[in-house]
Amino acid sequence: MIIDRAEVVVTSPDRNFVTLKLTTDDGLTGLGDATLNGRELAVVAYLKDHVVPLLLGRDAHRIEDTWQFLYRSAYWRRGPVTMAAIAAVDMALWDIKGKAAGLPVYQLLGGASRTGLLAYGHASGKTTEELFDSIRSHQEQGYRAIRVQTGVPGLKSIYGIASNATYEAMQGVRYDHEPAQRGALPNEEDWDTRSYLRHVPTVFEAVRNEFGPELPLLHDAHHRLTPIQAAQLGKSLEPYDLFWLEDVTPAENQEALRLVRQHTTTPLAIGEIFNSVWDYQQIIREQLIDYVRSAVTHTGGISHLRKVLDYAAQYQVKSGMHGPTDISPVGMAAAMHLGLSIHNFGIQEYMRHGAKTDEVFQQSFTWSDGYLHPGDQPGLGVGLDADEAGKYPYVQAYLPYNRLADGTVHDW
Ligand code: CS2
Ligand code: MG
Repeated sequence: MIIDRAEVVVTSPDRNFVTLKLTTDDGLTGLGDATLNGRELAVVAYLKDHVVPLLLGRDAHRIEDTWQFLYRSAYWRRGPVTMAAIAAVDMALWDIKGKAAGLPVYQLLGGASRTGLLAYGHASGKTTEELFDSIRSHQEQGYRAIRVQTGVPGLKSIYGIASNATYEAMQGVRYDHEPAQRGALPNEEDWDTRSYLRHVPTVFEAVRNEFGPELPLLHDAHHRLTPIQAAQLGKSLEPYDLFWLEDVTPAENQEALRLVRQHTTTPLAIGEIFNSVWDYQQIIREQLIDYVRSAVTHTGGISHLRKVLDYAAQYQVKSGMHGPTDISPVGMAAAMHLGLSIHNFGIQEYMRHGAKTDEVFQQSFTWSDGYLHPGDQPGLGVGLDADEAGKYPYVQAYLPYNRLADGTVHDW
């Protein structure tokens, strides 16, 4: 079964998506997600100019060999662009192998280890009232676990707040639906750590008083705190028993988490901007995190993320795969197949894609009573309507960035 066609499909229904479509000489097709938010075209070029020529004529069944070939023959390893490109090839080949076998991919990965995947949704509000309404609406949508993001008094805009439509262009579009804003340049946002650290614990106190002790609550600090500030936040949130506190400090320096661990027992989730098992080696070996946040799309595909999660399992660290709207329906399907098969599944992030996106990508997953399931169609269970995709050409979009009051650039 030879790969005889490889297409890189770029479409922008509700947001930009990059999809690799492989076709074999006996007509089987496979899809892979290569979407890297705000840098999509870099992966398109990497695929079109460097990877596609290497795929044509290869045996589509040899997934691991193709992975190693693309990773080692590039000489230049790792990094978000390379690992998103390799991920797309890997996903497409697992899709093809599932179709060739007539089995859903999770069956090829060892079968189901559970009946469904607990998922969390994004509740948010500039005010506590708005936040309470958002939590209730997510519970009505069936979510059994809720991520809580809140506005901070004094800050104009902050990551993850749905109703933060400060930009004319965003009027009517849910802000957290798509953090990357369409436009020629990235938007500048403001940040102040001390007001955030003062405010967030009061919000979780209010949420616990309103919704009780059981509801699993998550929060994303989105890489903005120094290690000691992260320790302070983790400690101040302990009374509210969070499911996890995410990206509490930038983790390029993995040792930074030691200081956080020294001061708090709040569970920690890290890794959505990591791309390989080597980014996790120390923080998993030293038990410095509790959840691996990587997405299949950004971590070398199903083959490599499975290795990360197998390594994590030795340390009782669980999965918490990244699943915002900039992970395409193909990337989400791959995450669900992997999540259903591994033993150390923790939770899956699930933000619903927009209506146009659902037209472009035909999906077979199910969402019921707070649990996702990838479905039982052969392969990944996602189709791509080329005509629909063709209606939405790429639109330049950038993630925002932060500046402090004194003008210093800060993590967004
Ligand atoms: C976030 C993402 O979902 C999350 O946990 O950190 O929304 C992130 O900001 C985007 O994926 C960036 O593209
Ligand atoms: Mg995050």
